[in-house]
Amino acid sequence: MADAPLIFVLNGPNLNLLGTREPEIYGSDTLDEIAGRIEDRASAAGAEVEIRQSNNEGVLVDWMHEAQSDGAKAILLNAAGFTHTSVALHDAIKAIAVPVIEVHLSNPHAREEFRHKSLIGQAAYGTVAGFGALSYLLALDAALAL
Ligand code: CA2
Repeated sequence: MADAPLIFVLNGPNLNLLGTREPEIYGSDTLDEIAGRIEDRASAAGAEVEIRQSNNEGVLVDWMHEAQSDGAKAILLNAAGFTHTSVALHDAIKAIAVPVIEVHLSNPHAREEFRHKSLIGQAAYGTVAGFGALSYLLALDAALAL
């Protein structure tokens, strides 16, 4: 659709293995299954989504720049482990005008102390966390409402 708002959904390290281990924390859906649900909801809302996963911090930074140059209206970002460490991703959020919504399957605040600090959340427009795969759909609704 020519005028459909474009939303990037970027996923960080190890999320390609989702559904294989720790289902009690992350659920049993694979990333492909979650992506399918995001695509269905986006298409029902007349939006277009670009869903990607990388284990490489620099690739995620490049994709955030690409989202801006492609005219994306929002980015949903599950930076996974980089959430708690990445100044580069924090800076990338600040460096682009596209609103970034931080997404997590689990609730990092209810877990180990090292997960309580989010360098992404300190720069993001908002955060959706703790609802499993539903976190992505809630974040998509928020992005579409912006
Ligand atoms: O809850 C989330 O979405 C997280 O971003 C997931 C990250 C974690 O480091 C964050 O604190 C919270 C970890 C993703 C690891 O993915 C796995 C995939 C398969 C099996 C186990 C973990």
